Amino acid sequence: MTAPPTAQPARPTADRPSPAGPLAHPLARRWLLASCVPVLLVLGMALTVPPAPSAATAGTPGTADMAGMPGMDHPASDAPDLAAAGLAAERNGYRLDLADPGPTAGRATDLRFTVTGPDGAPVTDFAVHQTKRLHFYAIRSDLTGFQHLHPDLAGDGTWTAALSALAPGTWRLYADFVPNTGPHAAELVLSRTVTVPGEAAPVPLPAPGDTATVDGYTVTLTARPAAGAHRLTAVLSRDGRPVGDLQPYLDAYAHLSAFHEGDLALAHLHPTGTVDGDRGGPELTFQALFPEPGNWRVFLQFQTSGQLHTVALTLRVD
Ligand SMILES: [Cu+2]
Repeated sequence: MTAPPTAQPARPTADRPSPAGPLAHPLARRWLLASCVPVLLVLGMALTVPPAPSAATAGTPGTADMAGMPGMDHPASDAPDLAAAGLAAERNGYRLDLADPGPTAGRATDLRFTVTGPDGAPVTDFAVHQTKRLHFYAIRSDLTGFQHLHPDLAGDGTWTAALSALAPGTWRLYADFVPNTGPHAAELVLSRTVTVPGEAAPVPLPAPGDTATVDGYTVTLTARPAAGAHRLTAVLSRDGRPVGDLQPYLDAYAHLSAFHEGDLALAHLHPTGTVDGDRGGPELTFQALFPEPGNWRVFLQFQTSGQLHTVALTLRVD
């Protein structure tokens, strides 16, 4: 794994904007398009599909068959599209800017940021997706410290995220949103790194495993995914019995996000099916798009009796 830095500068620093171009490699472009479209249809929303010459662009209903989810195999020589994996601060004319120099170690922080649009002005109009106008994630370089927040938007386009205290080290902060520019607007994930001053104590990544437990709930993943688009299934039990009282959370019975060991690429994993009352489970399925092989730290969030539970496990993607 990548060793997080052990020596930190005296002041927090934010990285510089990195221009994100379209996919350079035609194969990579075709792979991304083919692997995204089924996911889009399941969700009825657009993923980060780059401008493409075909009519089967993001968010166009009826252009593919959701039952025909391909098991995507792609040559290992295909370089992952890091901008599509949420590792660029700028994409399709949209840019994430942090208003603050960065969080301070050991203290909760109201982190302010903006998303500027192609006209250079802060975006104030965001589409609601998964019940929110923006989903915000924070993770340290060793894949610890996961936070999933829903910041508040001010009228001038400034977002405020109520971050819990961050341990020293290098963190990546992600904004996941859909600009409200019409039915074909694409979901974008932009991110930046910040360094929280202090002595970082990296935590080794737990070994890959199928099962993890939180708050008495046991979650078992039943997939052996390879890079690309796949169906992923999680089964929940408690005291050896199947769980059937999951409550809706963000328009689903569970929310799954995953981060790649090393480069911190984000795999957004979208639930399939619809919610109907407080009776979700025990089996939950997701459309998963892993842009690259390796170890992924998977965070599954679900709600019972008004309480949110977050469980993490390490998933090996071939
Ligand atoms: Cu969210």
